[in-house]
Amino acid sequence: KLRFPTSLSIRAQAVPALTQDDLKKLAADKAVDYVKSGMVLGLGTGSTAAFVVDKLGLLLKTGQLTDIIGIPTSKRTEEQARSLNIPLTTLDEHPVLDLAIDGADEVDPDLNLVKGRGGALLREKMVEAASKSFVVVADETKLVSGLGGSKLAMPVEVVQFCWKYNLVRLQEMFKEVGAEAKLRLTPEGKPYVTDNFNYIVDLYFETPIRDGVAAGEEIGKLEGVVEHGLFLNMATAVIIAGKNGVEVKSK
Ligand code: ABF
Repeated sequence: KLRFPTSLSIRAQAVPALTQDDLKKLAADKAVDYVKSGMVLGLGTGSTAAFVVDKLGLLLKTGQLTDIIGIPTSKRTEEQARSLNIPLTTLDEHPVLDLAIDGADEVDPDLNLVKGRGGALLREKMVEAASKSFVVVADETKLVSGLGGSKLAMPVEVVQFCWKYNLVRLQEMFKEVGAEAKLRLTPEGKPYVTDNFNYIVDLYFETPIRDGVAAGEEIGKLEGVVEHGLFLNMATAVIIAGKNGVEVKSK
């Protein structure tokens, strides 16, 4: 397992205006510093993780990294990695990874996460759970004081069969905290279908989830629920880029 500092701040150079993409790239570059030749790597999904995959492709091309092999967490990432000639494998072939690097939608002070607004939560959770180290890359907009606190979606992947039945059960489960459950739709108004041919019910919380472990367990008990976007006690380290620089946090 890799070792990370409990807290490390690297001040950014005085660049006048860093865009959000600049920040994502700073976090991505810092995470790639932990990649060594010969590693089996989990390749995340989303715009921040895409910067990681780009950088890995570049380092392979220039010979600064050799013999790495990646396990993509989505079809999108698989396509990106293939276009960069990053060798790929599967969890079936390599059930233990050295390091997975991925983005997140929310990061709380204990390094617990909400993930899956990009729709790839199931493969992300499988790959990241199988990894000896899991590093999250994010810009500072992802920091929350409590999970669900951003008022944006917390996704739950459900089978297509009787999805409405499960949507109602999820809505009921969080009725007391005023959560709302909605089927995720495409811009064309059709149900969003995941890489694993399931649907996603997005939960919107009025107030942050008080007990993430209990919430995750309750959701997981529902038959027909495939996975949820609470990634608890999974991150080894979080790399957050903000206007003042990059911070590496681990527990
Ligand atoms: C993946 O991409 C997901 O778990 C998360 O939903 C999303 C974050 O995307 P971005 O980096 O584009 O904000 O990491």
